[in-house]
Amino acid sequence: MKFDTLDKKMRVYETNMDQTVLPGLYMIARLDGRGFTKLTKEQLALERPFDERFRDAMIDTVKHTMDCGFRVVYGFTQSDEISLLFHRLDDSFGRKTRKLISILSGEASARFTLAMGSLGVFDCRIIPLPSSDLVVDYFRWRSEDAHRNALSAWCYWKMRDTGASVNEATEALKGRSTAEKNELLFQLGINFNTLPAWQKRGIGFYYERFDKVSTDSLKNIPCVVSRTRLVTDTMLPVGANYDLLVRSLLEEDA
Ligand SMILES: Nc1nc2c(ncn2[C@@H]2O[C@H](COP(=O)(O)OP(=O)(O)O)[C@@H](O)[C@H]2O)c(=O)[nH]1
Ligand SMILES: [Mg+2]
Repeated sequence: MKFDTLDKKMRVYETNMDQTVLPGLYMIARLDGRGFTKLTKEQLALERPFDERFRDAMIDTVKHTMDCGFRVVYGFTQSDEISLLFHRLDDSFGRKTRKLISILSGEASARFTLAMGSLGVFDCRIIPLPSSDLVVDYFRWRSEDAHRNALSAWCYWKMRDTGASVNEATEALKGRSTAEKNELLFQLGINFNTLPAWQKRGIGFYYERFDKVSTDSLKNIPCVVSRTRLVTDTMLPVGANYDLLVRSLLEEDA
């Protein structure tokens, strides 16, 4: 068989599973560490429930995934997960989901492994969203998930520190309301309100404009130029103020 004929014949099979995200839809990628419960508990000697070296490895990983060829307007991380909001007009790889998923999970896994010095693998899913309201809701959802997880994790590990077994700590938290968990933690000596914001709300990454004093090379006089820089926000706002932040990034994106 001629190569061209063989090529045409085989391409049909190769491209059969290609799926694309429709133009105009917002696109979010969420990466999640694979088996990180085992990794964080058994393989790495991490601080519990939050570890700064792990946090910094996640920060490196987000920055890397925001700088590996896609137009990402907002990055967010909490626990072992990362969400990336693409520019609405991003057309990288023709918006083919399997390209996006495989590249992002590969890039994130490689970067995290280098940062942590231990093998860490991420899965990835693409979430297409038809409206800006849903994008705002998505990030509010992840923010509230961070908040709930932080409260439960602090309760769990404080109980373990004071001698409770895995079962006892798990059972003690079952069916407890947020207010009850806050109270329980308070009894164990920790005021949840005073814990670092990054633990309760996650960390956001977005670009901001700033003016830089430079020199006009033609006239050789000082001038001001507009530049953008990536902000790592460890004090993200909550609730309606967080919605406003996400919405402002979408407006920039328009
Ligand atoms: N010790 C420690 N564990 C962490 C930290 N951040 C995330 N984890 C753990 O990572 C795991 C992430 O949860 P999940 O994705 O649901 O579990 P997985 O399926 O095993 O990856 C949880 O068990 C968290 O306790 C950290 O800073 N310190
Ligand atoms: Mg995970």
